[in-house]
Amino acid sequence: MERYNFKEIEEKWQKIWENEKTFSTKVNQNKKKFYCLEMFPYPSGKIHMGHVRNYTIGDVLARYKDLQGYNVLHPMGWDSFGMPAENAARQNNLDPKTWTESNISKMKAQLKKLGLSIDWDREISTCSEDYYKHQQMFFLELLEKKLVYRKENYVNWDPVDQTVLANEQVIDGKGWRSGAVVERKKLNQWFLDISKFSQDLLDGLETLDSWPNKVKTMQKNWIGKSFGCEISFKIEGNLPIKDVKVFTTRPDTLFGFSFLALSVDHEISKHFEKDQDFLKFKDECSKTGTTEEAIAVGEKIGFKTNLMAVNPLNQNEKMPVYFANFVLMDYGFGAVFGCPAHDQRDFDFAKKYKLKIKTVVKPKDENDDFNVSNEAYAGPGILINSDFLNGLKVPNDSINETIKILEEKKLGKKKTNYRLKDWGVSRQRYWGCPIPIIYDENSNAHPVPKSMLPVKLPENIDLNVKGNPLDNQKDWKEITIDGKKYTRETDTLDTFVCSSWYYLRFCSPHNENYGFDKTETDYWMPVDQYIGGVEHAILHLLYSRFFMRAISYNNKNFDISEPFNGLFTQGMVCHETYKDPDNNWVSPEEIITIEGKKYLAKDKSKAIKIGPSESMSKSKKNTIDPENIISNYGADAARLFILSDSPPEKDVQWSEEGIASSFKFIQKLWNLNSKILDEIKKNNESDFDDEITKYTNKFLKKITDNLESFSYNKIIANLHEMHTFFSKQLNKNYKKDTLVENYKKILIASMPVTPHLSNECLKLLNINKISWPSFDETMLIENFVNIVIQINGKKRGIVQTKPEIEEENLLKLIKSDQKIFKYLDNKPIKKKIYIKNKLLNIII
Ligand code: ANZ
Repeated sequence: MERYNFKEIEEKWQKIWENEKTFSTKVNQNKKKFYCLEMFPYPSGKIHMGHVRNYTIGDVLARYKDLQGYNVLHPMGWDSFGMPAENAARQNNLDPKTWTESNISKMKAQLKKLGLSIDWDREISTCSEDYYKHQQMFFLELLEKKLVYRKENYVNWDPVDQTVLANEQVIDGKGWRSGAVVERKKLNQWFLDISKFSQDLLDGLETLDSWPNKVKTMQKNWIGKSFGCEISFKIEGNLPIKDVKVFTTRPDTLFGFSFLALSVDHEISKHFEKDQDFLKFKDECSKTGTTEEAIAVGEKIGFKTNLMAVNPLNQNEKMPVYFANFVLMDYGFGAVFGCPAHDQRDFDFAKKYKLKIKTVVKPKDENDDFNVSNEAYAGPGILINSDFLNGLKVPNDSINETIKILEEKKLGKKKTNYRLKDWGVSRQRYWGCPIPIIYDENSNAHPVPKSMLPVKLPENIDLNVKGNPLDNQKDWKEITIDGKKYTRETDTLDTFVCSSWYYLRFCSPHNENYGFDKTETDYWMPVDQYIGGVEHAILHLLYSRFFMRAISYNNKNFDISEPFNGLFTQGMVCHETYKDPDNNWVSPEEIITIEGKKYLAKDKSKAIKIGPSESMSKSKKNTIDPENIISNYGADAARLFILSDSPPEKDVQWSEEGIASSFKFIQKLWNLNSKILDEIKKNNESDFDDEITKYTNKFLKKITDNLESFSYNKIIANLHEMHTFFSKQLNKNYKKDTLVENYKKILIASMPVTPHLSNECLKLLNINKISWPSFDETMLIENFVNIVIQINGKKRGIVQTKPEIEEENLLKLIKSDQKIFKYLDNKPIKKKIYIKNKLLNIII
């Protein structure tokens, strides 16, 4: 058999697609559109297996929709601002722009080799002026709509990267990139008012039927709506402030009140600014990060004031007021009433400062003298030790009733709170979109006049300075407008801003005047299917959903709230991990296999320890370079394998054996193709009823169903079955037309997975008109049934026959079946129970 020359054939088709602009798309109002988008990559310089999987999954879908006759938009771009470029450029003494652009061109070439059906004419890059000038315009529009504001705020400060981190970029109290312990620092920052849309973002989740539930739950938790009550506490002491408001979800535990805790930034703190001990305490607090996570795991510390707080439900009960590090200023009112018996954090605090612990909830089965001892009790039960509230069922009755009483007495009111905080978008970094703001001589902020956009990033600047290089860029920073002197904002925008609207830009990537063209977005938006990693379930997806709402807000011309109609989150690509005898990680390339055992390639006496398969990561050295895979096995084999092992939403195990067998399978399909071509040349006359046509219809149904349900791994199994079936059928001398007609359909159905091979085979068959083959439902009906035969209630065999067979005829069949007939033992039949098409029970 002729070898399948994948290199030549794949290259040939990729050139054809490029030259003929096969995937170039335009608005076509007469055609139904399908917008298929995979999350765009950061241009690190090399694609990794995660990209291969993500883009293969998307490509299968895009090609399928295209064959179905949809007008498909399938674009690609680059999330090209961000810290790595700046760091790499600093290390290698390069310009971030040069570094980024060279990475983009390398990765683009690699992606092209995968044979993706991308419309490259729509390529965008977020670090290009053509892109970020529109982002600056959006920023100014949001500023006009008061959705952007500036405030002094504690930030998570990464002392190594010298930048502010979003809460989500702090993992276990450490910076997500640098790994440095994060500090608290007060800075003037720009914020986007995402919290204004908290409820709307929650409501919107209800409409996203084609999103995974787990992602919706994660977003819901992140927005964190809680129902409760705001309560006013009277404060006694020599302060002008006489009331403090707290937010609580557990007003029903008020009789267990034992201290009031304030954030160190609560307005009361102003009266302690001369107190050296308080200042020391405040300093101590700034060592804990600002995230809730950091605060939750950190030690709880407090500073006791001379103030007392009065229990609103019992005027005689007065408890001490503390400042405490676990109270956040930007949640609720920055003040908490402590109930140690029913909140673990309060419990730890009370133990530490020897405060009263009064139990006011008992579990249902306990007596009234129940007492919390080793830990707080936060479960359901009955209220005790609570005067007029005693006996109420916890939580629902007790909370509602307490709120009612507090409202009647004008001591508090029902309140809903959201955890979602406004989005701090300022970054003290060079390689980002400049914020279009200038400051006058009195430090008042003004928008840069729109006619002066874009605010261009200066090029060729010195990066080897501490902090933000833009701050040191005097000739850029200082600017005169209409004779007045200003200085520019030197912070740049968080790169998540760039990725919050890029899908809009793809609709009209060359539109000069504005970020998008309305005719185009009206047609293309929303994205029909978005595909990406679950690691973006909260950040990127929430920011994008917010951004659409922000642009739509008070906007007669644009009204899209949900950018992504369908969402699919794919699993990771995993690989075995290896260590040498000295416990150093070893990459798969450094290993050779001798008689089934793995050794270090450069020292064959050293056996390798095989560890569990884990998601590919540079740190564990268990990565495989897609470029090598494509050049050794071809794009179709790589696509086939990455889809074959497990469903796309689950992790996939990469193995050398696996890719090698996919490679072999491609060769087998090629061999089958040659045999079929020979068969066609014979121009046979005879035809074997409709066996092959029937099979093809069933195959098409399966492939279509599996495509629709993202069961792409099953498609690979379907292809294997098909290969086996056709190989067997070929000696049956099918009539040429029958063979061509069916095989053509098979090839088209396999095109989404193996586009190069299938296109080549179709070409050899001289088929040019290609569209998704429909299947004939009537062909799918089985024309036989399997009837279970029981004798005296015991199953003795199965008879395959035509449906609706009469009892008499069925008995005749049984008599001719020796295996069953022997059980009748020539005895007279007493009774027969016959359920048509299913079962016959013979009693003897
Ligand atoms: C008293 C109480 C008693 C509370 C009890 C809980 C249990 P969620 O559900 O997450 O919204 N809280 C309020 N404001 C706070 C702030 N600025 N910083 C830190 N904690 C704050 O949490 C609401 C609970 O978090 C509130 O209910 C309050 O503690 C605390 F047995 O009030 B609770």
